[in-house]
Amino acid sequence: MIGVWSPATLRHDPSAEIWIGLRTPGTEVAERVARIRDAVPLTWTEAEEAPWDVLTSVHSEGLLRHLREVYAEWVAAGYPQDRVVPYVFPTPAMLGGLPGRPPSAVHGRAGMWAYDTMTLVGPGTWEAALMSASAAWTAALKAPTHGSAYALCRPPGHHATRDGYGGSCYLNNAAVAASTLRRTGFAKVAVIDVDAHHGNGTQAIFWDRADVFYGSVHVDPGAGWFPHYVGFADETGGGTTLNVPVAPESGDAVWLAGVTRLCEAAQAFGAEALVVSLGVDAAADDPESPLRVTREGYVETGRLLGELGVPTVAVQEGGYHLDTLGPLVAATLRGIQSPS
Ligand code: SP5
Ligand code: ZN
Repeated sequence: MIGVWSPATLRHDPSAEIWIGLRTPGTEVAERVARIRDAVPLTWTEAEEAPWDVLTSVHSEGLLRHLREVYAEWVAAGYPQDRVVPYVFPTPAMLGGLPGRPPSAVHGRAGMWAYDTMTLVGPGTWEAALMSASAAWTAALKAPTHGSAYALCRPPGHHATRDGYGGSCYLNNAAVAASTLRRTGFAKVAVIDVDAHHGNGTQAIFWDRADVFYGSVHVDPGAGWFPHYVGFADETGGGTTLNVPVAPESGDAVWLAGVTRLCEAAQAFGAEALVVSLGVDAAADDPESPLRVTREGYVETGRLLGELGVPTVAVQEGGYHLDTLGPLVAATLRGIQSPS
């Protein structure tokens, strides 16, 4: 297994997020990269910048241009806030069927593409998100010859939809990896998402695609957890989506039964290549989820994924407890690499 990263991903470092109206400390911080690199014993290679057409295979031009340009426009407009903060969102409830014209004010425009207030655009956000997606692209190109590859992506990606950013995510790195595997000759690709939260962005991007399976085990959004609106068991897309929501406080037994279901479904689907959305925020110590997965649970999670025996790209998603994050990623990758 090889590791892919980019130093440019350190350029996005949110000191704060606006969470239910409060300015709270940033959770998805640049230090996560150092913590993972220190703990994961792989040979590291730097990502090459992904071409524009790779990004547009997953995202709209409008979202990409917004993320690339909005921070400079925000600075030029002279707002006192140091990051782009949305405050009005053109939901269907607001528009009632009207088209929702692009606002001329930068502070109006942010809500066209952002769907929450936690995910702010600041200096270096675009460069970091671009190279995070590029790490996923590079890893997907290299995985077939190396058996598997790990992309140390951050900011993470699985909450980013075709047209929208949120949940600390800007560009959908796992979707970029899956799209790249499809475009390089794998007819059927499975994405298995073991982040503690539902990957609503990845699900939406591949919702009606018969050639890409999306399966996720995550804390039940119906029990009050992000992303709140999506990730329920009855969401099956065109038949290639499988959600396994689990109750808060669930530990290894319930978690691993979920992972096993996802792996069986990916096998039945006929996956020729695998993308793992590898968050480790279901861990007992993690401050961002109420799940209780142990280190042994992550080794077994990796082993079950590795048993699928197909070229695999593991893409970093969440994981916020800095002292255990790196070792848990290393434990999962060890399972993926040596399933028997
Ligand atoms: C990729 C990923 O794991 N995204 C997670 C997004 C979920 N975060 C939403 C909850 C934010 C609450 N943060 C509370 C911090 C209080 N200081
Ligand atoms: Zn998460």
